[in-house]
Amino acid sequence: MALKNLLALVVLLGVVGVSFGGDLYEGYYRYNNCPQMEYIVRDVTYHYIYKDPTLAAALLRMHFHDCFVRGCDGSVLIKSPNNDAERDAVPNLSLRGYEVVDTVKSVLESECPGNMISCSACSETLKKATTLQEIKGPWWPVPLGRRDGRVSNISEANLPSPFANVTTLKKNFADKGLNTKDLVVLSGAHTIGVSSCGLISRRIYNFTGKGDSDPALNPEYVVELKKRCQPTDVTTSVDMDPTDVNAVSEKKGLFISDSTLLDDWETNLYIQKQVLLNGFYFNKDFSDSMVKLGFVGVLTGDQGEIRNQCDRVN
Ligand code: HEM
Ligand SMILES: *[C@@H]1O[C@H](CO)[C@@H](O)[C@H](O)[C@H]1NC(C)=O
Ligand SMILES: *[C@@H]1O[C@H](CO)[C@@H](O)[C@H](O)[C@H]1NC(C)=O
Ligand SMILES: *[C@@H]1O[C@H](CO)[C@@H](O)[C@H](O)[C@H]1NC(C)=O
Ligand SMILES: CC(=O)N[C@H]1CO[C@H](CO)[C@@H](O)[C@@H]1O
Repeated sequence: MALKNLLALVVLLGVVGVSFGGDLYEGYYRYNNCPQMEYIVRDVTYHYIYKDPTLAAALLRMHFHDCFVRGCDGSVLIKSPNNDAERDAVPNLSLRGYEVVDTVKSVLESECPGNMISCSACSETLKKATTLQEIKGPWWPVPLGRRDGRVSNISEANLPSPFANVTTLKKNFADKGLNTKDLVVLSGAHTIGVSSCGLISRRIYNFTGKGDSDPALNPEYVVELKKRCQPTDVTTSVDMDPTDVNAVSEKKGLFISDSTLLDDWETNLYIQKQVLLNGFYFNKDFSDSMVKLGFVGVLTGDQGEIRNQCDRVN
């Protein structure tokens, strides 16, 4: 397609909005009284990430956690006075960035008053802003119109474990309507951000209880990790990934859940393909899977509510 036509198409799609089935569509707030919504979200998010670039990884992870529990309904954002909400669950202990969503929402409330914009919409839009800024991925559409959930329960925060094998991970993802490719592509988010030493300590120091390390890890990488994580250290943070999208194929996946992607023919094939093509399709695939992730269990129409404040139900 000629560039001119492509541009025309983009403009056209931008104007009419693209329907993705259901009640979500691109440009939702352009027709629902807050045309500047996406701009505001981007602006506030950029401002935060500019000051603290590590928030980008934190926000992506938060979005993933939100979507995996009760769907992308902002339930992870809800606080409970009794500390029994999703965000109080163990995997949530290291989630950060709640203040970004809270600020985005309050700015939107002052610019477009009357509770028009849901917290889940803020979170979805913010995810794109974050990824563009951090991963410099390609443009992708953000269909909006999600509503917010009213339930957040610690007992439901069953997220995939960093110690899980690929069979279990595939099942975890399939349960959310995500396929094997989504699993391997989205795990690529682990090229940014940090993890605490406590989660990898056994892997590098005492894998089978004999003072050994996981043979699925590159021995040179083990040496490097040992420098950064002392045996009893559970708090220091290490970079998720020392290199790039090739990390897993070089046996430098930080978690067992990353390394195990080499154990399955389908995930392995995808990884080998990316290595051969030097990650050529990765950004595009990542965007596609991110959009798909944003559709998991969404609430639309009369379901749920539009929250006043992201950290509490109305
Ligand atoms: C496949 C299953 C997954 C498992 C088992 C998993 C597990 C983890 C764990 C254990 C951490 C470190 C937490 C800590 O230090 O306490 C982490 C961090 C992170 N995860 Fe995942 N994750 C998975 C999928 C994803 C997906 C789908 C995304 C996003 C699309 C994602 C994005 C991130 C990011 C960006 C960080 C770094 C957070 C930061 O720097 O604060 N993860 N993940
Ligand atoms: C959370 O779920 C548990 C188990 O289903 C239930 O017993 C509890 O009442 C729920 N808590 C809240 C606050 O809804
Ligand atoms: C993967 O983990 C599950 C759950 O721990 C276990 O039941 C299963 O046997 C494991 N599969 C393989 C191939 O190791
Ligand atoms: C390694 O693991 C074994 C078995 O779990 C345990 O007995 C031993 O104390 C551990 N060694 C270290 C240095 O933590
Ligand atoms: C960031 C956050 O909300 N962390 C919570 C995780 O759970 C603990 C224990 O319940 C809370 O104290 C934290 O505030």
